[in-house]
Amino acid sequence: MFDKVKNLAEEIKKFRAQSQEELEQYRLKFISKKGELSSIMGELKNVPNEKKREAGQQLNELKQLAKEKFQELINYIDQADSSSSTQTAGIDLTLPPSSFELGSMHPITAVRNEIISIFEKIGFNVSDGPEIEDDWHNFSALNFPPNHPAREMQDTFFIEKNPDIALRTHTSSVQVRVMEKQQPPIRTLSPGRVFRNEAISARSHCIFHQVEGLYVDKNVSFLDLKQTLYHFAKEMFGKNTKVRYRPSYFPFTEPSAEIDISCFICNGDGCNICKHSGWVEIAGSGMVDPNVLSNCGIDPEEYTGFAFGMGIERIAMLKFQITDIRLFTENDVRFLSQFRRINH
Ligand code: 2NL
Repeated sequence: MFDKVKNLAEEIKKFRAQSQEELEQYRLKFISKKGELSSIMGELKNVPNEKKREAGQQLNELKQLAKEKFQELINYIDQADSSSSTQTAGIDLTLPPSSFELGSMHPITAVRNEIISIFEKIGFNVSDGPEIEDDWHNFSALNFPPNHPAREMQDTFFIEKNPDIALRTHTSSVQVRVMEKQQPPIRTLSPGRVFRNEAISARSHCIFHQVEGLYVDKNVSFLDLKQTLYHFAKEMFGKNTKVRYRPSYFPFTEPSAEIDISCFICNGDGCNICKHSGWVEIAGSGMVDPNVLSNCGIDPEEYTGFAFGMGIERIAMLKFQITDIRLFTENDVRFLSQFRRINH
């Protein structure tokens, strides 16, 4: 009997309850009518008379212990319940959700898309090709003489140990592939990443983007080139834009012309953007050299064509008055988030 009381007391002290169910288990096991306590009380009558007094005292203490423990468990569970309810009580579920920040279009992407959409409306499609090219598609087919400086290591990134393979230095290589596959009429635009082995500075980068255009058909003339790029300049920079064509040289076009537009910052009066000349250069262009057409399987007696190329970074820098080309690849959110409202 005395051992039993001692064991029960131990068991009661050790009992832990984390939930209402466990609290109920405690009640059933120890203090309910069929519980351990009332069963041990029933054993008091079997205790010899001289020990009855001591046994009764111990049983009373056990009963007190069980009651106190029960209250302790109730308090503990109540407190756990109320602390979790104050957590939800702090939240107002009727509040509107906080808005999440919208991402922004990269300025290069926005400008590229704008250029594409202007030319798509006048019948140009978009062509794509590899960034790693062979000498033929990047240089030879485009009429580069064997010792042309652009072919040199300091201008072109060659794949190690293979002088025939390089990173494309312009997207004309894509247009060579189009001409090899398709007979005229061809009106295609090839936007893409190009690579030049140049030191990185505020003005130039070794990786940048170009859009090149090519139009080959019967009777394509220099007038078509002028009208097409005049239309582009007005769409891209505003209808008051003036355009001028300056004689130039490229191995793949003859004649060749640099395309300038009147400065849209100062309207031709002279400012920092146009270096006080009133004009800014936006593209290079020319009539496709007959050698290039025949290299690509197109008869130069039957067809003529014009082509042009422009740097997307250059156009974006003019348009948004960005003075450092490195900003385009640094992905600084303070820079990128300024274009949140462009082309969305
Ligand atoms: C520039 C100059 C130019 C072309 C690109 C071209 C392509 C073929 C044939 C002939 Cl397949 N020409 N492209 C023509 C003239 C100039 O780009 O300053 N680019 C940034």
